[in-house]
Amino acid sequence: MKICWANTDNIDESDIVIVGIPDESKSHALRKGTSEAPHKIREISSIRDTYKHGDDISLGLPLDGITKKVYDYGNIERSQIEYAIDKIVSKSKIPISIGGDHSITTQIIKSVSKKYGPLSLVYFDAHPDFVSSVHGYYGSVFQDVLEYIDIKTSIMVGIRTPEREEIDNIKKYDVPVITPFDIIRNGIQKTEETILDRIGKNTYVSLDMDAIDPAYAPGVSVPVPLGLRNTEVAFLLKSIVKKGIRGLDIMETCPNYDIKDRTSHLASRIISEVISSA
Ligand SMILES: [Mn+2]
Repeated sequence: MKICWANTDNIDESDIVIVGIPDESKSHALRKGTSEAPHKIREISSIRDTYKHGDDISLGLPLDGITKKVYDYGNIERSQIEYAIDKIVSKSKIPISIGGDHSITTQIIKSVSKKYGPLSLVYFDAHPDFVSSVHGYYGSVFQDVLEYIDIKTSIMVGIRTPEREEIDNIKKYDVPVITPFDIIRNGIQKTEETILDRIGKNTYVSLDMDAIDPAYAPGVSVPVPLGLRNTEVAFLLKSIVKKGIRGLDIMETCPNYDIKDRTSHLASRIISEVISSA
């Protein structure tokens, strides 16, 4: 099954390529099941983001419409990430990857940076994923990508539950952090400005769905209360994408723990809003 926003069968004429990576082998979470997300998000997108009129099916578009060509690459194994992302990026397409556990992002960023050099990383997450005492798992992504990003133009958004060593690493590398409380204090427009002023022209966006409050996104592997609002995240993503991105991913949706597929539906809607802003 393809994501409902796919509108071409030809990768060469596409602008955006959706890739599913159903792997959670580098997660340490107690709640398992993120490997089911690529399939579930596609399924829910086809059911909930379309409307039936008799025998006709129409798509519920974002308000600004979709003008870009979207190709659904299907699912790949973790071992195929480099091949697939290299191929997509070499054709100058924008990969939108659906995980899986967050460690997948490390491999994607490595590939994207091969073409564009050090990337400005906008990292939406409840957790900094900046553990440096353990490597190569979903909690060390930010540490593991340091050699592929430009730390001076990177930023974290939604952070609210760091470990001690992560606070130390954030200070050590001087990474700006926008917490949910910062957005309440400064407003969404100031937040948007802060992010857009920070990033460069080769921007990569990683969205851990747990950045969003569990009220909107209960189906994640490590939920944390007091998170970002769904509209705040969609608004900020659209602004960043309008400025220009080289790739984006949506990780850590965990359908097993979802409530009525709310999180998968939100992920599908977010994908549509991102596509409409590209
Ligand atoms: Mn994460």
